[in-house]
Amino acid sequence: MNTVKEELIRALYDTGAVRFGSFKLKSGLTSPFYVDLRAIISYPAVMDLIARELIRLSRELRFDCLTGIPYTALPVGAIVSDRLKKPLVYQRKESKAYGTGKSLEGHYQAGQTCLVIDDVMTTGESKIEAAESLTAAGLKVRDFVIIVDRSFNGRAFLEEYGYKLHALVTMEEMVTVLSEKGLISAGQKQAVRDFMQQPPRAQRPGLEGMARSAPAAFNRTLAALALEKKSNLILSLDVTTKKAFFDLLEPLAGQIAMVKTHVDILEDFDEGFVRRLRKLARDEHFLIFEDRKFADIGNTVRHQFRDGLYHIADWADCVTVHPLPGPGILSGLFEGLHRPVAAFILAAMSARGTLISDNYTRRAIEMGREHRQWVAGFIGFGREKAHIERLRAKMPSDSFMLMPGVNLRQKGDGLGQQYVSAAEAVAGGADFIIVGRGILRAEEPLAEARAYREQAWRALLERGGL
Ligand code: S5P
Repeated sequence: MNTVKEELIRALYDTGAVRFGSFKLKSGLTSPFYVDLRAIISYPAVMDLIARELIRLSRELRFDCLTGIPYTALPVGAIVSDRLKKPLVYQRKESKAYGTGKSLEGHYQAGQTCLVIDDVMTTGESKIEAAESLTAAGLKVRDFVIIVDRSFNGRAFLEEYGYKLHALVTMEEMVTVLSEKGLISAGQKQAVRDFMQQPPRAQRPGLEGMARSAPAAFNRTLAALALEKKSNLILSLDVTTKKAFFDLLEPLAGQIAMVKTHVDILEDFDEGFVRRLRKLARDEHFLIFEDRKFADIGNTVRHQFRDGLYHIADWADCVTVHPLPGPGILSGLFEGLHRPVAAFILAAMSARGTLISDNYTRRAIEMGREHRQWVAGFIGFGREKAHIERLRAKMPSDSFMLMPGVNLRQKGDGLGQQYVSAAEAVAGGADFIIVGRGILRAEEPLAEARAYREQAWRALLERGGL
């Protein structure tokens, strides 16, 4: 191994950027090492060494401008840009969003090739997100140069998308050098090697696993019910009279795991509606999902949930919550409730031009993870399988992702709604699909509901979801 690489490994070790021990990862896995390069900016000599090595690698690549993914790689990118005299651009972290046009800072020309610098390669998902934003802004992406590659199969993952990965050091090189120098033990070296052989993610438990042992009672119930009915279909019954509601629901009840209501669009809502719905749900084995999408401060949502005309907390099995106001919304809704009601947090939306950014999505999921006693899962959406997969990978494996925006015949509704097929949604990682007009407006709603149910269930089996 060349001495510069050894010097770099030593510097990463000395500055604490790579540590050895026992670390619990977000995925649930316990790792024998931890990589965090954020503090390297405080070590000018290390920054200089890294920049020189990145430049050496980059000289062999063709590009017109370069970017460093914020935060850590941005100052690194600035040094490389200065030394190579290549323009720098960057994506603001807080405004990253799939498919939104302008959010790239700096001057560049459409069609130019942009080299992407980042500190660490883990799953590769954030690299793809960065590439998508750059591509959406008109740039081409070919190569990623990374300081530490700690991924299981990051190179192959990026290759699937047509990108090349170049890394200064891998974990294998790291442990080889550090054990030669006596800085880690033979046991530590072996633990890292063993860990790197594992599959990248904790296995999804599947519906049977969820029915048996999901930590939340709601998730156990929903999983058991889906298995019993062989259905991961949620019917979104957006109609405005009780008659229309039950005329549609009664024949379809056998096909669904949940019915989703927007109770405030009913013109003739009364207690009789709730009684009849609850009885039907008990008889036909489905759950009631009121899609109220709470979005206010804790005190207001508490009233909206428990009081007013609808008394949602008395009859719904689950509701939707926008995480926008922060965790107080969850306490306001669920603290001290007299019966359990589960929450699904909106982590993404199916509407075109949604203001929800990647960063918001990440924090929405974080909020759900921190409140597992109330949060059963998330509402997610992606326009294609790869998007859905990346979104699902961010969510806890024993939570549910429900996906609206599913329609077998249409791509949109002229009001901003976007649709993908049931098979694509589930293949990408949606556990349940939410379907409204695709069924409600069909000439034969029962036959159509069966088609959605069968497509979604088959996709779940094919995904190995059971
Ligand atoms: O992002 C979202 C979240 C939800 S819950 N996009 C959505 O469309 N929904 C809901 O799913 C929406 O409120 C509606 O009730 C249903 C989709 O209806 P469809 O007729 O377009 O299938």
